[in-house]
Amino acid sequence: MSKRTILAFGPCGLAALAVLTLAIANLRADAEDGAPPPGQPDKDYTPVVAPNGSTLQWRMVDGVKVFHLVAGEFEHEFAPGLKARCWGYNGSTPGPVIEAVVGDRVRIYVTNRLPAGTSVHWHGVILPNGMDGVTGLTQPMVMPGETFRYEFTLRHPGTFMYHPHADEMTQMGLGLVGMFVVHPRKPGNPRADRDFAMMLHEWHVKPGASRPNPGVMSEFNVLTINGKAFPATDALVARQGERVRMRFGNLSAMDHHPIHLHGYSFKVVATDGGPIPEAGQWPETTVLVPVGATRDIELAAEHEGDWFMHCHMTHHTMTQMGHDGPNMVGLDAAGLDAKIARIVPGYMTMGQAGMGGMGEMGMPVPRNSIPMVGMKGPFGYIDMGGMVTVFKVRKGLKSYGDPGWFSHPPDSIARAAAQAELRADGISPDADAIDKPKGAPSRK
Ligand SMILES: [Cu+2]
Repeated sequence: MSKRTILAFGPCGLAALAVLTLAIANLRADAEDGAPPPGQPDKDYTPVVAPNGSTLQWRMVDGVKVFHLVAGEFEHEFAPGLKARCWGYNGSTPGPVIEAVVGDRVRIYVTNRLPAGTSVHWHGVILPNGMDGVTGLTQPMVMPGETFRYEFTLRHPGTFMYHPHADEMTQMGLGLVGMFVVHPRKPGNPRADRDFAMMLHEWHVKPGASRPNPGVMSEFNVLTINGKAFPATDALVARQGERVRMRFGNLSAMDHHPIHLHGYSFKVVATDGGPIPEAGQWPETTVLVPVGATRDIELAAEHEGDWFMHCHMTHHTMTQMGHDGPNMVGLDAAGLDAKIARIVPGYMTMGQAGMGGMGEMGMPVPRNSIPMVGMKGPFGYIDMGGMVTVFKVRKGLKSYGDPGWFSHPPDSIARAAAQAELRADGISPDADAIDKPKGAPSRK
């Protein structure tokens, strides 16, 4: 039994409710992320898990599912070290995932606590024109302090989105975005055991600034999954053998995101237009999620490990890196450093071999900024940030809490080659290699 089912009972005895709530608390004690524990699927559908986020609570009133969104401004943390005043719904960006089932009648109240007029458009949902949420065209603006009421019946399954259709550049750029998942009446076959919803987004936060600037065209420097930049993104956890669905939405201003998953080939099974018939699904390792679209992928979690998943646009994994700095790659700065160090003790030119390692060095950075920040991994520093997360697949999980780093089977990790191995295979690094570049780092 799910929390939703209980809400659907409407008024019932307080004592009974308390007992049921306790039972659910016990059932869900291990779940960590809101999904039922491994091996205990809900009856009707597998509830969506929004890593770092939540799903929107609702109440059943006379057969209608009633939701309430409150648009407002709040402080949002992208990752430790970087916060900004953002706009969003119910205190989060993206807003909570709206989750419902085909056939549901939904009534969604939208309260505006912003300093500007707004509206909500239900992207991808087939509905009466007057519920489409376009200010000026299908409804008046929802003015600050007002609450509007939207009501429609959900006729099609899919991964949809919600966002304002009023001053779109500013309002979406500041974080007014959310996902809207409509499950089919009958679960898919095979049914997903894990169902993740992830909104991809881009922001421009000048180092030290306290608000994102929604007016830029190309200088986006904070790239997020559900509002978080790696290493603050929660890992996606699945038990080996489970069927996993991942839903991606993209309401970035200007960029499509090619999301690449390591270790797997998956199928693209749906868009915001609905499910793709099986004959039309094709295998991929990277799914392009265009601006203003959703893509669902599915896979069988057969391969154990910690599998990186990230946007393959390399600039989208480099949080707040200076995009207009000089190109230092290949520069021999030894003589220059010695000269400058006479005036500035300890001076060191950086970037001659690229940007890797800068986050690990913990260079001083402007207040409220996280350029180049990655995280310490089991084998050293992971020098990626931004639109990055880790898909963690483990045998026999009892909980979906983060299981920590993967323990690899013996002899299954890439390592430095031994001299005897090199000889046996006829490899001579010194003779075969091109010149070793000056100043290249060596293993300590
Ligand atoms: Cu990207």
